[in-house]
Amino acid sequence: MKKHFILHPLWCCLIWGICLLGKMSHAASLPDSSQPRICINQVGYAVNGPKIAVVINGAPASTPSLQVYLIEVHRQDTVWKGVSLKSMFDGYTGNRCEIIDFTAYRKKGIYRLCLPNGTCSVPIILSEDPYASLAPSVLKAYYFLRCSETLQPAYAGKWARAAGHPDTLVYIHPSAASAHRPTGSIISAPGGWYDAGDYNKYVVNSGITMATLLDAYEDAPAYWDSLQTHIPETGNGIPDILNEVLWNLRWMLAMQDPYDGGVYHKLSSASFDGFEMPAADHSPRFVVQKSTAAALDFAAVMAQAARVFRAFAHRLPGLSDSCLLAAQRAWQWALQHPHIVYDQQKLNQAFHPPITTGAYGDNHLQDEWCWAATELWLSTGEAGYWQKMQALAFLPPSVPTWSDVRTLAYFSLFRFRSQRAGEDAVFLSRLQKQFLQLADSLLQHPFRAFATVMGGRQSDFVWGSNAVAANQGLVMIYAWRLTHNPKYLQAAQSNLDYLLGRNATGYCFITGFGTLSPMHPHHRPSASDGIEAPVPGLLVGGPNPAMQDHCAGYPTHAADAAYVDETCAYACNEIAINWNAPLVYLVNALRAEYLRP
Ligand code: 9MR
Repeated sequence: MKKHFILHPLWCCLIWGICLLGKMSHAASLPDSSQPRICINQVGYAVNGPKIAVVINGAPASTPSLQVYLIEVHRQDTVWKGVSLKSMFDGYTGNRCEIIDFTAYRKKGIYRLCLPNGTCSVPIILSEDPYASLAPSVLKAYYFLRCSETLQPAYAGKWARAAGHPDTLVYIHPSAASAHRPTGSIISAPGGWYDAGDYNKYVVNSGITMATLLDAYEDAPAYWDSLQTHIPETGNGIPDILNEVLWNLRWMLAMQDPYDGGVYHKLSSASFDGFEMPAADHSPRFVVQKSTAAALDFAAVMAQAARVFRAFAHRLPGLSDSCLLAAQRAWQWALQHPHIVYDQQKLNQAFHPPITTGAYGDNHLQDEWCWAATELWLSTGEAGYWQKMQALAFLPPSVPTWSDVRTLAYFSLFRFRSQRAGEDAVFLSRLQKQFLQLADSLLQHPFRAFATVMGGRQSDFVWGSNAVAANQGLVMIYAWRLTHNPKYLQAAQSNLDYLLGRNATGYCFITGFGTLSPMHPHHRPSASDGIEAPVPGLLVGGPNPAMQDHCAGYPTHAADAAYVDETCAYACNEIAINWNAPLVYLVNALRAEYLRP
């Protein structure tokens, strides 16, 4: 049986309260609103960065402001005191929230924020480099998700495990059959990362994940050149972020049919496997139906990879050319098959065995076309791609998700904007203006009781809401780079604070980090390895009032608090590659800013 956590006694009382409430399932059962709670970034604040904390129900409604004290933990000295900036009602839970800003205090150390009634926060770390351990760990998470790889104790520590799913004998599912590769024929597509808590591999979700990691590298190559994650490839002359990307890139290349350039939508067992270690699962694996979305996402990733790996041709001869060719062939296939949507229900009416794993089905492909055309244009300079992209770039910028990838195109365009002149420059500056309107609109939403960008709208709290927070953070980072207006950098930090504990649940949502973090993620290895602590560095899905898993134990239907740390709660407590990637970007981008001399 896994133990929950080890905590300061004050916090324990509070959490105990939440745990008790966790056993209730009715909408009215909110976290105990009579007790004040101080929500902080549990990993740490940069001494030269913004420092915001939120007190929930710290003062009666009649009190205009709340007095707070910052106390150094060892000497028990009060080093700073102040009053709350403002108070707001959390529009979801109805709780009153006081916003405390102690940015002015800039000495490193360990502190607690305390209220006059003696309620104190868990320890607050102020440091010059608060994310020194978190930053590599959220990237290392991908090593732990590797398919077909033995995780050696030297790299994986206590989470070492045998290889699972060699994927050297993968069946062509009837939905994917072609003349050269008929039903039941066998292909090899080893490697890649497991998508999430399950053991399947999906091209569409790999698409946004790979792009976000490649964006991180392209935006700050010098930073990544020196960041090591202690994986088997470390020290081979390629930065570890790209070593990790290569693990999935090689698998993706094998998902392209060499005879026609089409790309299989996924490599999957017929249904979700049981909760067992990867090596214990021997169910047959299939590549399933080619789709236009998979081909276009693949084309975009391969085009970007061709650009990035061109600089490593001495180590990886031919790889860049192979990626570009693969991208172009997938694009050609998509032109010939522009409307092949992945519809699992229809597929199962026509073919056997039925496939019931993740669908990643998407009916709207304009954004995928725009993204693939953009990356192909940036990597080849061919005018045809630019024209196609321009024709589609009327789509207003949005916060990226696996099903809406238009802004991945815009991120790349912004990265290389200085290389364009004339009419192209006019077009790009219009796009940039629209993008800043998106960033500003995210800052204006009313429900921001935690002073975070996240939570401004009820629709932020979807399946994978924590990735919404992380991707909003990316929007803010790009807005900061385009304008150098510090409000955007502060906004990016607000969402990192959200993910690290400044939220209505009180959880730091990354396994292995913070004072209170998920112990029971919906992640098969973490639940089956017999190790108490879950695999570290993984971002869980986050609050999701739709609760599609019907798992008992959600404390509330209130959107921002609808989270429970239970293995069954896959709609809020699973982990996924496309959720960790924007976290990798956000944590490391902020870290680089704070370390800048
Ligand atoms: O992240 C996906 C989310 O947007 C969808 O609403 C949900 C239901 O279709 O699926 C999520 O993706 C899951 C995928 O289908 C299978 N692997 C686990 C993924 C994360 O829960």
